[in-house]
This record gives sequence, C-alpha cells and structure tokens, in this order.
Amino acid sequence: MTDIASVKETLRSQRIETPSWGYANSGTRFKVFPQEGVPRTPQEKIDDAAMVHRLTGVAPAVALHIPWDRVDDFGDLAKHAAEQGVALGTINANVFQDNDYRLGSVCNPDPAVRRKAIDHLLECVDVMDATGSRDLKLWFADGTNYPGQDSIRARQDRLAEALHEVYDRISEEQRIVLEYKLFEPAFYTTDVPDWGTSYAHCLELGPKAQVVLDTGHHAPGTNIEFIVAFLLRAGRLGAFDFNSRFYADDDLMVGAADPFQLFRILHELVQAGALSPASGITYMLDQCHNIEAKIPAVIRSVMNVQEATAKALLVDMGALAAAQREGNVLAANAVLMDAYNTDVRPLLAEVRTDAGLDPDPVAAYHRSGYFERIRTERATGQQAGWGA
Ligand code: LRH
Ligand code: MN
Repeated sequence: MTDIASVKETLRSQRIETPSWGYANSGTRFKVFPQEGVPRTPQEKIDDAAMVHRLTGVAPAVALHIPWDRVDDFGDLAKHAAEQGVALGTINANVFQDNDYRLGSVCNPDPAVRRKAIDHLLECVDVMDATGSRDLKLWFADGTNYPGQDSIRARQDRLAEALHEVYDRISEEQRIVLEYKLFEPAFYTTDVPDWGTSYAHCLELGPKAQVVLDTGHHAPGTNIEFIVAFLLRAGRLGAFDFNSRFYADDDLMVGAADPFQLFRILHELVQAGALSPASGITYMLDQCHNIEAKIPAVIRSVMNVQEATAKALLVDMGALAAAQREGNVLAANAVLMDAYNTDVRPLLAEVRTDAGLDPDPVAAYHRSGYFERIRTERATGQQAGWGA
C-alpha cells in the first residue's frame, strides 16, 4: 500500500528551477510578440521567479543565461535573489548568437573563434564562482548544413579540446552539464546531437561532467524514459530541461503536449529514488512562452511537473514488481495506468495547504495584483528578450 505521508513529503521537498528567459520576451523566427509587464533587467526576472516560488513553494532557484543576464556585480545579483527568497541556479553559456559563430563556436574551423568561445565558457565559470552556482550548462548550436561543409571527426576533436579546458577550470564542487539536441539551428550535422554523444564526452572528461536531457531535443517517437533509465543506471544524468512539444523543439509548457510521457519519465526517476535534492539531478524548466502570459505559464508548468510526480509516486511498486515477476503484462501495465489515471489535484492542494500556500497557485497569482503592479512599474524601458 502506498504511504501517502511519504508521498506528501517527497512532493514538499521537490525542487524545480525556473529559467530567467522564460519570463522575458521570446518567439520564433517569424515573430516575437512583446507582452505587458515583461522584465527589463535580470533583477526583475528574478523577482518574477521569486513570485512563482512564493506561490508554489517548490521553485527556489532561477537559472541564468549569459549574456542575457549579465550584470556588473553577480555577487550583488545573488544578494538580490536571496532577499527575494530564491537562489541563483544553473549558469547557461551562450555561444550561439555572435556573428563569429556562423560556422560554429568551439567546433569552428577557425582557432581564433574557438578561443573566443572557450573564453566565454570560462567567463561563465567566473560567474558561477560569484553566484555560488554548481552547474555550468553547455548547449552548442554547432553543426553543419551541407555534407562536406566540414570534417565531422575534426569538429569532435575541437569540441573535446574545448570541454577539457573548461573541465580543468571548474572546481570540485562544480559540474559541467552537457546538453544534446538533434538539430536546429544546424540542419545536416549537430556536433552534440544525441544522448550518446553527450554521454561519451562526459565519460571522456570525468565525474564532474553529466548529461542534460532536454525533453524537446529528440527525434519524434524517441523513448525518452529509456534514456532516463539508462543514464540513471550509469550515474550520468545531471539535469533536465523540461518542456513539451508536438513537433520539434517547440519549448511549450512541460506536460502540456504529452502528460503521459512526462509521467513515464517521472516513473523512472521515482523508481531510482532520483527526486530528492540529494540525487544531484537539477530539474529545470526550459521553455518559451511566446503567446501565453509568462508567469502563470511557469506556475502551470511547475504544477504539471508536480502532478506527474504525484502520479508516479502513487504507483503500487509492490504490485508492479509482482506482475512483472509473473510476466503478467496486462496486470503490470494496469498498475501503472491506475496511478496515471488517478486525479492527484486534491492531494497536491492538500500539500500546498499544509505548507501554508493557496491550494490553487494560478488563481492566487491572478488575485495577488502582481501583474497589475508590474504592468504599471515596467511600462517604460527596454523589455528583456533573447536579444539582450
Ligand atoms: C537550446 C536550449 C538550451 C538553451 C536555450 C534557451 O534549444 O534548449 O538549453 O540555452 O534552449
Ligand atoms: Mn534546453
């Protein structure tokens, strides 16, 4: 029988990191639709992340993206975050927006461009030293668009050389988390296209290098929970970029497009006891709210992760193990579907109420007047986006 008290305890101790860029303007190559009340500074992004934490109780850290969140004094920024009740989390490097990176950053054929890219990665480690962040998240847009454009092998050598230099720079408390992505913006080869490539580079580097699994970065039909189970077994699953998609890297709210897939992923994590902060896995949202109101979208996304987690925690593991042992396929599947088909919203409302929070964080947000306040306060000035 499932121990509801421990389920509630696990839900209370869940930690979801929200992305600073999820609060800023974002869009597609076709259009970026600005929204009222959007932050203008990293401080205001952090304020919005803190509001999400105040309402959900499980989002105590905000990830930064450099240079989008560059400030003169990151120590000050960390103080501002602490005053707001949140911590600065994963530091995301950005070697995908500079004109020099047309043919790649750390994989670029030009050693001067590679040097420039590596120097940015090293600058991000300096930022981590100032913010107290543990993880340097590396995603490379690097790749080619046409066969013959460059040597696939040589680009891997360049990538490994850059990763080793950064790996040697990070401290014993810090980690490199290496993200993979099947394609986009490159459309023929991507230099870190899949979990296997990231895993292999992490093994080559050492124990401080782990794989980031972005749920939107796989070929359609990929069994993501298999990758989760495999990397958990290998002890190399460092972080998640949670979002959802119908087609490509859509960066939609996690759980919106395929809540059953999210449940299956959480089922693997629960079985491995990988939810607790002690597991060392960072659970981050990596989303773009191109047309929907941003703060309620982040709150809804946190709730979607909580719902998938609660359902996974309600799986009767004893009955499942027995059915699997007996080879009773239908019974085993039924155990999982029973949990998935359980309405966990009353349980989560209780967990929030027990924690002194409103059982419905989205409704609480709309009642708070926060949006009306920021809409007025932030009516002037340059809104933040992917540009700056
Ligand atoms: C690349 C990515 C990466 C981030 C960016 C915002 O698609 O997933 O994690 O740097 O989105
Ligand atoms: Mn990502």
